[in-house]
Amino acid sequence: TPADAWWRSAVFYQVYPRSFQDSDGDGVGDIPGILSRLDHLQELGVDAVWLSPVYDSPQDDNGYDIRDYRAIATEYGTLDDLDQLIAELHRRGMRLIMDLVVNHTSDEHAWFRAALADPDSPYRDYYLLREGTPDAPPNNWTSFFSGPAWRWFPQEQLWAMHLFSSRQLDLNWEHAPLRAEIVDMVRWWLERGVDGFRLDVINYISKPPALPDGDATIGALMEFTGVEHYFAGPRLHEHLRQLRAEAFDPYGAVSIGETPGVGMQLGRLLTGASRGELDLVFTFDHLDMPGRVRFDDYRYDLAYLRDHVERYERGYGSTCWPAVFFENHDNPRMISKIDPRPEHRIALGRLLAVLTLTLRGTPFLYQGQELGLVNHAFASIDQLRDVESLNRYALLREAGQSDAAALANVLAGSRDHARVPIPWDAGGGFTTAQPWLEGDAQQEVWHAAAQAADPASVLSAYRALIALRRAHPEWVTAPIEFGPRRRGVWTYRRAAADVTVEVSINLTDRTQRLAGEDAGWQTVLSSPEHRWGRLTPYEAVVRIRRAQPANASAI
Ligand code: TEU
Repeated sequence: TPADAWWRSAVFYQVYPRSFQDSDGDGVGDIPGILSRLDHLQELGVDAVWLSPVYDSPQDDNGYDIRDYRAIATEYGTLDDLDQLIAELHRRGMRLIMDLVVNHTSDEHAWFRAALADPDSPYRDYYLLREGTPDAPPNNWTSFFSGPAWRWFPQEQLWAMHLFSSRQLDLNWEHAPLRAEIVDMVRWWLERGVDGFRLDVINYISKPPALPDGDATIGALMEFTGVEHYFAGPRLHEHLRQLRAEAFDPYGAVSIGETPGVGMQLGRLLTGASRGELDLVFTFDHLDMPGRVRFDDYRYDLAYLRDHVERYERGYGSTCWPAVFFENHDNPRMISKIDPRPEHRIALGRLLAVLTLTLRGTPFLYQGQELGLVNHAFASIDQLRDVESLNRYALLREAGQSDAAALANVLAGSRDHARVPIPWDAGGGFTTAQPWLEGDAQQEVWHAAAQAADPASVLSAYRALIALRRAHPEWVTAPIEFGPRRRGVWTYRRAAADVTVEVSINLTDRTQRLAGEDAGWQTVLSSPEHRWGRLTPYEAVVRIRRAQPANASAI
């Protein structure tokens, strides 16, 4: 992991293909649609695109259930379209990473069909299958999408493990031929020119072969029984090293692990420069406050985020490089979590832009974040599409909750909030048909076209900050120095030899005083009503000072 690796200073942008741009009028986004929107990404200034799954899939979990790793879903386009996307991104100086979903496959994958069809099939060992009786699953593990982590196949008298939906069956990573298939497949994509992968729930791949019962009190907070056995399973590090040595390293490909629940210390083991495992990991501890889970309805306190980041910076170590992100396709919009009042929307959009692009680490923007999108006011369960939301709603109803109570619980955390199609212009612009997931009327005034023309928009803030990174690349990899702690205000600096960037953030909805000298500093970003000496609610001010030695104590 060289200190000057391209991905350390790159800005990544996640495209969720289903909701980005429809080109053929079927209400579903597709690859030609993405190709038609590359100007948006280039004007924003991003360096790399992370594309959520576009592989052939029955779409039980929007493509995270893969039927064929080497084919593209027909509703998203063809392999030619994907080759064109790689070529066109490269032509524009951008890179492409794809989503590698290898903890599980679809129940329609040829391996799984073969495994079920024949007791002597070599593919039986590719999955976690157990013989038994319909009344007793092999252990007490639960699925992340409600209910037991086991599906019963009556004809074959077999149980199959699924940590996610009942149509996503877990692969058996203890079986060497399965690992060899994965290596082959990754190399096949890297040969096509892909620059790396985001590895879906990659820390879950290794399970103890005896599959022992979980301790129900450990997973209790979110009802995830069994998690202690697989969130860092017995051979996790070994499997990652094999994958890296045999597939990623020969191509110099970047590997970014999606690793829920690993925390700081395991994150260091997974990404330490000498470990040969992963380049970056997504940890999720900062997305919800301690003791809270995604489906709780509460206000996220930005003071917690400051504590979290400062603690990570003290403990993560200088050879480990963080991934900085606040949104993805699995979480509600961050602005809504912090403060849903419309009058704070632009300020919070700008604040998240500043944090994402100035904290130490590699930034990942999620589509629509650059427009300051917020949660959608879904009115009924019929409007939701996500398997996690629908399963959860059904379970709460079975448990006796009213429709209103179950809906409220699901809406607090539903992944569909972030999957609403992108509002490109006053007419919507995503599709000419009925979109697969309903769009948002209130976003008519928030569309990309209007924001592109408005220097005070959230989009303009993202553009300005990415431009600042490009203009002065040195500060982007510099250490971070925190100012003295003050209630409600967060200040930090990124000091390089010839430029220092200083960030001041109001963590509250009240005006705050701000001390410090003005001379020699140039303001790059603030609210339009900015006056030095005070911060308006949720205001984030970015200033730079050129050609002066770093002076950490003067903040
Ligand atoms: O997500 C894994 C994941 O851990 C969350 O989506 C999970 O539901 C949550 O952490 C529980 O609190 C990845 C993908 O990003 C997601 O879209 C897929 O549904 C999932 O894996 C299965 O492939």
